[in-house]
Amino acid sequence: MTGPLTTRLATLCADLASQVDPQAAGQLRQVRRRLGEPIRVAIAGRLKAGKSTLVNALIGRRVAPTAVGECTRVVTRFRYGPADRVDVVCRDGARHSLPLDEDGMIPRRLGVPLSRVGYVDVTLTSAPLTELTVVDTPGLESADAVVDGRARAAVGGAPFDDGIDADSTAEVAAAEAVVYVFTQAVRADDVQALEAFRSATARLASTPINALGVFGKVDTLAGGAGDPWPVAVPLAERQSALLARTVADVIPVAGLLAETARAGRLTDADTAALRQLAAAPDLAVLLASVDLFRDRPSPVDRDRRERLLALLDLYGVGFAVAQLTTDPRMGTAELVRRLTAASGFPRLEATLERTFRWRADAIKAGWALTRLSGLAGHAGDDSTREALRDAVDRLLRDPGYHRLRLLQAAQRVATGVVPMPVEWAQELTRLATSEDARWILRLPDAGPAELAAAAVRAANRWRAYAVAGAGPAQSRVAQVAQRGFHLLAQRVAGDGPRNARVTT
Ligand SMILES: Nc1nc2c(ncn2[C@@H]2O[C@H](COP(=O)(O)OP(=O)(O)OP(=O)(O)O)[C@@H](O)[C@H]2O)c(=O)[nH]1
Ligand SMILES: [Mg+2]
Repeated sequence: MTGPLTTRLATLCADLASQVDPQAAGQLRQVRRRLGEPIRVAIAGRLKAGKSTLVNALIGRRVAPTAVGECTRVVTRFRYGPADRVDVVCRDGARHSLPLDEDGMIPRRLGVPLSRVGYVDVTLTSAPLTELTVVDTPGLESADAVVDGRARAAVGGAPFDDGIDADSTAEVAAAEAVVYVFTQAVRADDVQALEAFRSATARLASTPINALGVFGKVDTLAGGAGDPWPVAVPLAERQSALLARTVADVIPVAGLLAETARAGRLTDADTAALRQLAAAPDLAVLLASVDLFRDRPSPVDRDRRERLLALLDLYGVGFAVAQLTTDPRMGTAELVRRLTAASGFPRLEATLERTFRWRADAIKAGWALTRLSGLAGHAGDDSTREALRDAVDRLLRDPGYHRLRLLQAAQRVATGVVPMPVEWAQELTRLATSEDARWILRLPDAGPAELAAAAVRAANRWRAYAVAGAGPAQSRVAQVAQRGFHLLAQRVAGDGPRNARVTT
């Protein structure tokens, strides 16, 4: 899980530990430990957006409770471990272990008053967690102000706002990356929804480097069993363009279908019931509304219909029935495969892979760098402050680690500290967070010569930008970008290994 940048920072933390005061040394150990762990992604968003449902889909197991009423009340971290285990971690550091309930889910009653709970630490043997730690959060508009505050702490905020307490629960729960889930009712006012999203994400300090938007519950967009995708795709694209400064992309997903399919919840009996429904003469009426589906007489009993609604909702039922109408002999496994595809989840997975897992080295290194700078700013002891500042400066000047400078520059632009036109900001983000020249330069089919030429052109554009029309802060950023594109040009042209020491 570690890459060259995180390895370098881990070494730096180890080297520094002997030069700083004990409190800072504790912080450094913590940063170092985090650098070796999988990237931590918080799932954030408003109340009832479908966050926990998405968490279950990501883990491939239904462990996080989901419900129609407000449900997740404490920050819950899911990470890989050798055995399934639920620990309630109290604010005072005490841990209480609980078994999963009979359904394999986190028990609703934690056995500790909510006011005492810091977070819930869940370890699971699920394979997807080996590469991604997932943090489920309470809804951001929770009726309960305390819960809302916890959600904010978990998904970022300024890491040192609460003072530097090595054991603070905010620190433990804080994530390096955020998936922000939002939904939109069919006729909800677009602009209003986006403004709300923007003001919420501004407080979460999310940037296109570390944040991804999910347009959730898209299956409900068309109302009933209609196909939502012709509406969902262009809507998500528009949202993605509007939110270009906040998130890397906006992906439309029907989380419920993804959860049901990926957590293996659909049984052969469910498939048999869906097949029966496919043969019903009044199918169109049944699928016209949730109420009709529930209440009409049907060969499939009520409990089963209720279960199908809970698993698939009306669109999912309609989709499954349509598949079984075309191919009545289709088995559960094939149906599940098609439901996964229909949920839009594969695209989310691919984007997560590209945005987070693949960038994990850069994101984690950037996170650690910010942490170290923050520590340097807050250390009480003069020599500790100096040692930390000096180490960070030296690292950033090291030509072998030019990517760290790029990352720092990209973070300054992405967070708005240095304002820059959005296309420039996006190009810088791509350069800072990827090694893939084709993706950085948006030339998916180009050969080395064409890539090298494009990288040189980009370097020249940034040089022109640095010289003309930019303030001093933009100029400094542009110089770093120019250098980055020069190094990229050399790398793709084959005259130097990655991170080659080159002076330009
Ligand atoms: N139709 C449909 N329903 C969904 C989808 N995702 C979630 N739901 C339902 O919406 C309700 C809320 O889902 P949760 O996952 O609990 O939402 P949450 O954001 O975790 O809610 P809180 O933790 O209370 O903030 C549940 O009844 C889910 O089954 C979806 O993609 N489509
Ligand atoms: Mg929840």
